[in-house]
Amino acid sequence: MTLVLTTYDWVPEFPRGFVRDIRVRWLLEELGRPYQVETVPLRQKSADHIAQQPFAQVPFIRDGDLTLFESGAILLHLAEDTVLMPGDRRPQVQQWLIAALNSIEPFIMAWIVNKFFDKDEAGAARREPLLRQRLEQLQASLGDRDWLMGDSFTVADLLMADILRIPARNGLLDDLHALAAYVERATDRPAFRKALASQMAHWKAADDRMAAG
Ligand SMILES: N[C@@H](CCC(=O)N[C@@H](CS)C(=O)NCC(=O)O)C(=O)O
Repeated sequence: MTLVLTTYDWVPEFPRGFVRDIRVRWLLEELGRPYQVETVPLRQKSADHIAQQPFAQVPFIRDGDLTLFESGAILLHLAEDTVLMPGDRRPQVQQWLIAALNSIEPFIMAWIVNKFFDKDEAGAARREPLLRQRLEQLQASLGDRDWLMGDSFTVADLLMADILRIPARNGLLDDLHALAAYVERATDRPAFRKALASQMAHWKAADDRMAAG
């Protein structure tokens, strides 16, 4: 049965390319696993949506009989027993994937909320030192390795790099050269490019549908 990935029916310009279904698309492209996309409305959150994602967010997936929400849980499930989760390094891959979600992403999200949602520049500036510290610590830990596990790109790199795309885009990695290069290396992968193109095509199709009335 083809895996079904659910995202929004439409989003404004600002989050395009960054909606978290990109992580799932990217992994599915890395694995060469076919999938189809279904949508839920961004604006009217239905009981059916909430039954599948209790916080009325996206993404969520249907994989056979299994419905899963939380991008991290989805990635862990899909990467299991694949090259992106080498069996002998499983605990370390999980550790880094959770570090991405729990030790890096919250600092980025807090900064985004101040800067873009609240348009509170002073608040965002106050968040920056702590975010900066996390990014410096991550860069130090990465050292001169290509990937978190050394030579092999894993699902932890996929998620970490996706999370770092927002600071990269906003100049926060400009003087963190190794981290910037890490994001470049990851997002240069054909699977990421394909995933990004398919998410952007999804929003374009939504615009076209709206324009056609
Ligand atoms: N922790 C969740 C976060 C999901 C999330 O924030 N999704 C965003 C899109 S990227 C969303 O649905 N935002 C709309 C909302 O929160 O109402 C995950 O990683 O799946």
